[in-house]
Amino acid sequence: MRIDVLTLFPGMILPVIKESIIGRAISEGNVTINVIDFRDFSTNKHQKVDDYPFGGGVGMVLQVEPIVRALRSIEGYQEALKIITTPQGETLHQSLSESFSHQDHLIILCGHYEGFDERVRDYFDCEVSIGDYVLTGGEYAALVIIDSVIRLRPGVLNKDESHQDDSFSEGLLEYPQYTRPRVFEGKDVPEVLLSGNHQAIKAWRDHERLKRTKERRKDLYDRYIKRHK
Ligand code: 6GU
Repeated sequence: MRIDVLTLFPGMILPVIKESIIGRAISEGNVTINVIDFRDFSTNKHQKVDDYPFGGGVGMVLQVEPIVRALRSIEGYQEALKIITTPQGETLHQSLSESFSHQDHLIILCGHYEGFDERVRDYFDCEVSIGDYVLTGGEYAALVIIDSVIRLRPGVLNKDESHQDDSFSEGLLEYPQYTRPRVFEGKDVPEVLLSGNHQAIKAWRDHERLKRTKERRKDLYDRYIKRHK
């Protein structure tokens, strides 16, 4: 998979993707991430990429031209799935990340607090938000999208990092986990987990997943029950 990120702040992306599992996926050749500063595509001698809004108002608006020029500089951009990060987009969820993970080439434009010229939208396929809160820029959202997508690619996670049991993979949250010590400050590990009875452990975990999902995410629980009736 190849991912191109269009941003005015390459320094917010590059050091982060070098780390951890995404960094490993890059060095193992499972994914190529290319960061493009679209300021380099400004047509202005001061390298400006924003201007005053027509009709007046506060703030500045990102111009369409540098963004489209940067987009067109990307080899194969026509075939890529082109995503804009914006609070006005569809809220990211696991099935959206899954559908992105089947693509060969993603291009992600990091939106900006000041907004962009409406005509930018005509050059992209979809718009994604990561939740109902305000960020200063789309870079954080782009990183969230990249992480959630890359980990679903074949060969990126090893067996013990498997995403088969992920929260949301079946529409339920995960069961509680414990590791050594068996007792910490008087708090015991549930007896069944020490029993060696795999059937009993599975039954306990299934029960805990349902209980936890019902308590914390009634919306997910109701959907799960409806699907499994
Ligand atoms: Cl994608 N961008 C910004 N600026 N704020 C957000 C967001 C995106 N998703 C949630 N809040």
